[in-house]
Order: sequence, then structure tokens, then C-alpha cells
Amino acid sequence: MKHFLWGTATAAYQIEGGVSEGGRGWSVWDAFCRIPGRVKGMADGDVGCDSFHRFAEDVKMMKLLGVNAYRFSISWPRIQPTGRGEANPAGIAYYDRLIDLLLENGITPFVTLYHWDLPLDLQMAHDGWLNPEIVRDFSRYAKICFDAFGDRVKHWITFNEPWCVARLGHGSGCFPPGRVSDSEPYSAGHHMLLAHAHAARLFREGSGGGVIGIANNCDFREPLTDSPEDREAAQRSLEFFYGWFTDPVVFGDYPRCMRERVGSRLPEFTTSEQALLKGSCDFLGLNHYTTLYASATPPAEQSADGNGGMNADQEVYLSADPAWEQNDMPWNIVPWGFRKLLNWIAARYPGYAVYVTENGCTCAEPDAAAALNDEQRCRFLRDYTAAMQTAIDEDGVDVRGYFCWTLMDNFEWVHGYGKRLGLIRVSPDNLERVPKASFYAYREIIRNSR
Ligand code: PNW
Repeated sequence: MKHFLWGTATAAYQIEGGVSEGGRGWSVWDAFCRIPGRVKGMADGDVGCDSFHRFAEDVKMMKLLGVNAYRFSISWPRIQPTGRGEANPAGIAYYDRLIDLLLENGITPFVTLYHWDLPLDLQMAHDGWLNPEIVRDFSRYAKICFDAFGDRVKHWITFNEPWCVARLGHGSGCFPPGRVSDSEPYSAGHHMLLAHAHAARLFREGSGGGVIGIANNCDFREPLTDSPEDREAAQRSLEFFYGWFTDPVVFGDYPRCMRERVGSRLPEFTTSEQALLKGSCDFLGLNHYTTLYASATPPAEQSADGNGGMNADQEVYLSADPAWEQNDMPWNIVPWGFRKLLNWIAARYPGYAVYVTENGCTCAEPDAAAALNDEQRCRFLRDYTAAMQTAIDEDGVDVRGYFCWTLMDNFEWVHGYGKRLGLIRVSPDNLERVPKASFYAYREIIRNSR
């Protein structure tokens, strides 16, 4: 696998800290963390891993790890403190230094423009993703980034998991802006898709070169039984999950089953919007963590694992095999689901290169000793990368890269710092970075594949 990208991934709000430095404005997450009851222990990203100051240490660790790519995100409010207007030079300078250091160390930067930290002003004064004007705002922000970093950054991701922003931010309300609705997720999602398409057009019109894509998340859905009804339920569940944000960027429109079931709550694309969306990705990103069974009727024996929300639209019941090992999230550890999902993506979107933009394991790590001996994560990484390798070698899926989530323990959104996914432990006392066993396990995986 000569040109395969082996990397790790992070996101600005989860690691940077330095929230009041370098002219950075507030994001919706800065505000959300201050609302009692929203984030466990009222944690926030004020310090994070302090990567705003310690990024050189991070790069050093990546060098030691042997990765040849790093996926990180740019904080929109560092670049435009209110989400509109001139670029903030101090924000640009921070990413300039990070990008240069990565390149000096032979590490390819893979840059995400939006990993959830919407400038707070755009939310408070302009209604965030529910306002169609945000398409223009996002495009301008994207253009600033392409112009500033495009000479060195050749791999771009517009959105990280728009599904989460739509569903968790506007459906269940557990993410900012904390709205609960059965229609707003579809309009927020609609505007993110249009913002993606406009940004991709601007990117391609610029002369910088490189590729642009989107990082969509998807769990796998295995039919609970062989019945046609359960097979259809699993298919429907995947279309409502990955298809929602991938069909439009590949084919120019939402999956037909969504159109039929969501009806008038699903906005329509105009003909010119469809043309703009269609083919707006050079590659498809996949963030994958777990697998569940899907059925058309409630499962009789299987342990029910929630109904996946917005279930009235999908009419899908989700369940887990009690025999499956779970991690600390708790998410089921099912490597074969990863292989099957990669095959599902290759079959639905033929001709597309896939990058696994996130995959990783949450482990219970009550103390430093447990963290450094994270045997479950070592196994997870070996088994999941092996499943991916089989999808590549035996099934012919065109996977071009794999990014382990995540380089180091960080701010895990509503879970605060209590859920850990890092290859590196970050000491809560002094933020010292110490490699866990999984760091060395991943290093071996990378070495053995070359
Ligand atoms: C992803 N869900 O988040 C994000 O891209 C990362 O920032 C995050 O740290 C990582 O996965 C681990 O959680 C998700 O509820 C958050 O289905 C929630 C869900 C999925 C992904």
C-alpha cells in the first residue's frame, strides 16, 4: 500500500484551547458548555489539549507514531471571529505554522473546514444553519482558507458529520443549538449541503489544485433477519444515515426513500442546485464507529438499543446482539460491519475513492495505568484495520487512507473529558502527552502495511 495515507484525526474545539487568544471569537460550543446540564461536569474546551500552544509537541508525537497524514480542523471563529468579515491574521498565522511544521515532517495535512464550532454570532444573530444566508457566509470563509492555505494544503473536507449537526443539534437537541424539531434537521442539513457545494465550486475555480470531499458518519446496519422487510429496513437506515448527505453530493438529490417518507419537511433542490451538488466531491470520507441490527418490526429477543431517533420517518428498529463486545461509549465492536459498510459504499457510489476519516475506540481508563495499558483499543485497531484491508484486497474497495480518531485524549463534546479515544494520554494535571499501548500498536499496523 505505497501511497496509502495512514493518519490520525482531531478537531479544533476538542484540542486547541486558547479560546480567548489570537483574536478568536466565540463558537456555539463555547456558549453551549456554559449552560448547566448540557455537558458532563460542565467541562469546556477553554484549555483542551492546549494545542494552540503545544502543536509542535503534537507534531513530534505524530512523527514518532509514523503517520504520513494528519486530519485537523480549522476553527471558523479563529479565522472570522463573528463568522463574517475580514480574515483575522493571528488565526491564519496559527494554521500557517501548523501546516508548515507538518510538511517539514513529511506529514500530509488533511483539513476540515467545519467541525461544529460555528461562530456564535452567526447562531445568535442570524439563526445559524436554519438561515439560507449561511451558504454565502460559509463559502466566504472557505474561500479565505483556500486562498491562505491552498498553496500547501491539497486535501480538503468541507463538513465533518453534517448528520450530527442536523440530528443532534436540531433534532434531539443534545448538541448546539439545542433545538428539538422533526423538520429543522432537514433544513439545517439542506443548507450544509448547499454550503458544501458552493465551497467545492469555489475550490475548483481557484487554481490551487488538490481534492475536496465531505466526512459523513455512518454506523453499519445489518438486517436482523433474512426477511425482505428487514433487509429493506437496513437499507433504508443506511440511506437515511450515509445517503442523506452523500447521495446529494454524488447524484444531486436525496435518496428516494427519504423523499417519500419525509415529504414536505425535506426541502427540494432547484435544478441548478442539483447540478451544483452533483459530483461536488472528489472523494468520500467515512467516519465509522459501530454496527447495529435493523428490523422492520420491534425485535423480540435482541436487546433493544434505542430506535435511532426520527424513527417515525425511517420506520426502523435498532438492536444489538448481547454477545457483541462493547466499548466504553458504549458502542458495539463489530469489525465485520466495517467491511460490509465499505462494500455498501463502493456499490452505491461506484468510482469514488474513500478515505476513512475517523475510526476509533472509547475505552474506560479510570487512571493512568489503565490508560497506558489500553488493550481493548489495541485489539480494536488491529481488527478494524484488518477488516478494512480485507475490503481493499478481497473486495476491491478503493480505500485511500485511514485516520484513527484520535491522536490524543480530548474534549469529547457532551461527555466532557470523561470519554477517552486517544492513542496518547494527556495528563489532566499538566497536559503532558504520554503514548498508550495503542500508540505502539497503531505504529506496528502502519509499519507492517508498508
Ligand atoms: C464523532 N453519535 O462524533 C466526531 O467527528 C468526533 O469529533 C468525536 O470525537 C468522535 O466521533 C467520537 O465521538 C460523533 O451520537 C458524536 O452518533 C456522536 C455521534 C457520532 C459521532
